[in-house]
Amino acid sequence: MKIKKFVAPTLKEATEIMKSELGEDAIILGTRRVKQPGILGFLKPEMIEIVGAVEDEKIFKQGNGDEGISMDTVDLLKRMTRDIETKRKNLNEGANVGAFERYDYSEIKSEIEEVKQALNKITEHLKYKSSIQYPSVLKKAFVNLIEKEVEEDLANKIIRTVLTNLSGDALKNEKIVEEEIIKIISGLMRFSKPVKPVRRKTFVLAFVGPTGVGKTTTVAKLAAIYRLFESAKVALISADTYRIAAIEQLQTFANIANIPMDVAYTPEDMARLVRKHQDKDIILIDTVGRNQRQNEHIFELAKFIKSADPDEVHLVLSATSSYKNMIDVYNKFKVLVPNRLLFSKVDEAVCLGYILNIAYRTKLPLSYITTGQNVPDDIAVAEPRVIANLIYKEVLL
Ligand SMILES: Nc1nc2c(ncn2[C@@H]2O[C@H](COP(=O)(O)OP(=O)(O)O)[C@@H](O)[C@H]2O)c(=O)[nH]1
Ligand SMILES: [Mg+2]
Repeated sequence: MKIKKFVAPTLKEATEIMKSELGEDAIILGTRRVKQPGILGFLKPEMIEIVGAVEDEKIFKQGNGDEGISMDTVDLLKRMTRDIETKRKNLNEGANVGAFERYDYSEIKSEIEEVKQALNKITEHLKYKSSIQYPSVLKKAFVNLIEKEVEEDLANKIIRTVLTNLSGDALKNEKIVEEEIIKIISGLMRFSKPVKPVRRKTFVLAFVGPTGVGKTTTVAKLAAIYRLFESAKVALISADTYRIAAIEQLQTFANIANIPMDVAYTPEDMARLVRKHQDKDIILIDTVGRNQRQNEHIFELAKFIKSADPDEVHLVLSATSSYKNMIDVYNKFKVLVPNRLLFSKVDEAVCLGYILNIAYRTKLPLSYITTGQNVPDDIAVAEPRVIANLIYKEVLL
């Protein structure tokens, strides 16, 4: 990337000079006001200094995959710069200067801040490229991890572990490297084993998470599996914190599967119902809430969960949601002290690196993944190799 300063009386002129020197593709990385040079400079009107940049043909135009991330970032930079440019034009043409100008300047400033951040990202990648010099197979693997949305720190950690574990020709062998990465990825997460029904003890499993992620469907799948394949005695309890009676779905399933189902409308109900089903092997607790009042709902739900005193609390996260949303959901629901993570809708997800990020960050063991709407087929125990293959190769073993 070629970077150069340009000084002119106005932003428009500075931009024109920049474009005439660096070409139409040049972008503005930053602007500031500067005094004119010389002893009497302070008497003269201030000038505008801009820092312009243009991509380096060699680095960014190869398109061999290695530069995928930087290309994206460069596109982003270009787009943002175009935005700023448009805003500036509007500003110049606008009759009503004054307040509008002040407002727009701060917006431009914040956009420049974003551009700076994007530039830092590029610098990071370039630094990584020149200093660490991963062998090419590892470089490709690194990019693959990033494309799967694995956090950059984590991706670097994985590649460095490969470098420690393998040597010589093994590092040049894509197959061996891939196997190693899958092993490392699975080692970065924890996994829980499904409960095995034993007489003498009743296991209580609760499922919590936002509305629509698939809690009820998951509960139905597990109930059917325990009932059909393990001949376990199962009971279902729906914790309806808002008395909204959104329980028909589970009730219908319970009727068809001939599994007893109760609704707890209060924490006291919950304690009583769990006691009532002490003759069962497994009690599955579904939870119902309303999205728009999530915080209040969780506070209320905490009382229900406490009353149930469950062995397992599975936080259900939809694999289709954004990473930011997942973190947000985790933060909101952690007051319920979940001790399992369950990823639903894996079949619809476009990118599964988030699973690794969240599992690594929270240190919570993964219990199940769900892969469709069919009860009881579309669920699988989260096994290390299965999940690691899913994340890295997007294949379900
Ligand atoms: N594609 C897909 N859809 C699912 C999965 N699990 C649940 N669903 C669907 O997601 C919707 C909401 O599920 P539901 O169990 O009612 O979510 P809840 O509000 O958390 O109880 C329903 O249409 C389900 O059929 C899954 O693993 N994959
Ligand atoms: Mg539900």
